[in-house]
Amino acid sequence: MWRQRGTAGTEVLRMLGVALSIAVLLALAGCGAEGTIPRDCVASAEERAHMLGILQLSAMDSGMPNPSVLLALNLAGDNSKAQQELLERIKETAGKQAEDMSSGLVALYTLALRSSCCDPRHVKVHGHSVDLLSILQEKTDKEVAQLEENGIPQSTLFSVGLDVQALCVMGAGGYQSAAVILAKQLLRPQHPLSVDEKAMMALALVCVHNRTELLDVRDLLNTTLTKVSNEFLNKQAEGNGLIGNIYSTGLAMQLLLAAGKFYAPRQWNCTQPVAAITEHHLQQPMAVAQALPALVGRTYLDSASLDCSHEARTITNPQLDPTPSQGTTAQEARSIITVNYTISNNLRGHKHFTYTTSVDVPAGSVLLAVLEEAEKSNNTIFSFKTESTFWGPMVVSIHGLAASEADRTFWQFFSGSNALQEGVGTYKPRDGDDIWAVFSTY
Ligand code: B12
Ligand SMILES: *[C@@H]1O[C@H](CO)[C@@H](O)[C@H](O)[C@H]1NC(C)=O
Ligand SMILES: *[C@@H]1O[C@H](CO)[C@@H](O)[C@H](O)[C@H]1NC(C)=O
Ligand SMILES: *[C@@H]1O[C@H](CO)[C@@H](O)[C@H](O)[C@H]1NC(C)=O
Ligand SMILES: *[C@@H]1O[C@H](CO)[C@@H](O)[C@H](O)[C@H]1NC(C)=O
Ligand SMILES: *[C@@H]1O[C@H](CO)[C@@H](O)[C@H](O)[C@H]1NC(C)=O
Repeated sequence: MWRQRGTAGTEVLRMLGVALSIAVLLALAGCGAEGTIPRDCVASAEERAHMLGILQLSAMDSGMPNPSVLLALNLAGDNSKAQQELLERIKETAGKQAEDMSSGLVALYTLALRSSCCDPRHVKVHGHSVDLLSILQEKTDKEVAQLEENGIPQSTLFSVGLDVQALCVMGAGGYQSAAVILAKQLLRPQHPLSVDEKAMMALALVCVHNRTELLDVRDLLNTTLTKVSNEFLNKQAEGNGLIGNIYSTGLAMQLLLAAGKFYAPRQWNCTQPVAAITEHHLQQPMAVAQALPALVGRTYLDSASLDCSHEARTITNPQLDPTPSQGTTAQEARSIITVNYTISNNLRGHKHFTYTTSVDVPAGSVLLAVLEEAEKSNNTIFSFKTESTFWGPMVVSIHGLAASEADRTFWQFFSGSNALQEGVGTYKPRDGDDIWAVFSTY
């Protein structure tokens, strides 16, 4: 379907069925990925171009600019118009709103700007300059204080992992105690940790291990990284290439890319995880943004060592319309499916309730359509609210009962007894599906 790279480094890709042609200058050699990264670990040029197309389209969205998308574009060497526009909006938003963001979001902004070769210490907007790094330091201190006091962070351990990555990559101070807490949580978790959390926490520790001079800290991080990376290798073997689920595998790969010396002499064969992600054809920009760095052999820790000179960058033409290939077929659209929908709360301190209904929606609908139909049928019982996030709509309240970050409660979704691996804007129920929304704690 596509031609090999020519001597000029330009190749023309034609995607199956889609009138999509992208001129890509594959500058992987110029980015230093070749030689160090086994070739099997880098996804095919076709898949990389497809993923870049999704990110570039999302970069041109008018919503909140997504720093994970900019970071992924930069790590993949993209220098498109979409990338440059997103960078401008990221700078602008950082300058105006950083104080109101969660620590993890500030960390992502920091990594995104640094990977664009902008200095996060001096983000210039409308004549004044904002120091993102000192904002990040303050927010990280608050996370650490909460962790020391209650054993849980202000936001999420995933965010604290990002905080330490950003501070460490920038060579700023103020992350040592956070790193020690993360290591202890990885060795003796208070709650079971997801692969996503472990990956982002451990990746931070790889950076800290290289930077710290305290021998006891190095030993602690060494022990932790050996444990986590070996666990990931075992999971990959048990999961036919998946480490956790399809959405966590790319993040886990970032850790395995960065932590090689902690599982040596054991070898990592990355053929299977690359194939698993490639075959899945991720569609959500956020999912693509988290997966792509590993598929070009990079990690978030490479943010500070990218060559930003124009020549080093991939030149990508503006994207045409990469129509999602997983759309509803005409056949599906005509048929109707029935879905059971139950909402339930049994948490202490709130009124207990359980209500069930059965709704009809067109086949191929996302779960959100089921919630809307249920609400239409009885808007006192099945009322709900969503908030938009980079992963799509998040259900934040049902039947007047709202999730709370302070109480660490949320609406958790199940199909039968299996927790959903996607949100209501992405998950497509099947006929006879038995969906539960259960008020839960995390
Ligand atoms: C922590 C976390 C949560 C926490 C968020 C706590 C909080 N208030 O901070 C809780 C436990 C609430 C949660 C819930 C869910 N989560 Co979650 N979550 C994560 C995790 C591990 C880290 C997110 C984070 O801290 N990011 C860092 C900060 C800086 O970024 P942020 O943009 O501010 O993060 C916000 C969003 O990520 C949002 N969020 C978290 N999870 C989800 C899921 C969906 C579908 C949406 C729309 C938003 C959302 O909450 C974060 C904090 O405000 C990610 C892992 C990952 N790979 O990203 C999974 C992840 C995003 N979650 C996932 C899922 C599936 C869910 C649930 C649908 C699970 C379920 N069966 O109910 C629910 C959401 C249901 C609903 N009500 O709509 C998937 C999403 C996959 C996808 N393709 O959509 C991920 C990728 C995990 C995975 N590998 O499967 N999650
Ligand atoms: C280790 O840290 C030094 C600075 O102390 C840095 O120059 C180097 O790039 C780091 N190495 C890795 C592999 O991160
Ligand atoms: C980790 O510790 C082991 C045992 O002390 C040591 O052999 C190994 O070299 C250390 N690894 C790194 C990367 O420092
Ligand atoms: C890596 O795994 C793939 C698929 O399981 C296999 O075909 C290949 O031979 C393995 N490569 C090495 C070097 O072991
Ligand atoms: C919704 O359900 C409740 C409880 O079953 C009932 O009292 C109420 O009349 C219903 N409202 C509508 C609009 O059907
Ligand atoms: C749907 O809910 C009804 C009423 O609670 C129940 O009788 C039926 O078995 C459920 N169907 C499925 C597929 O779970």
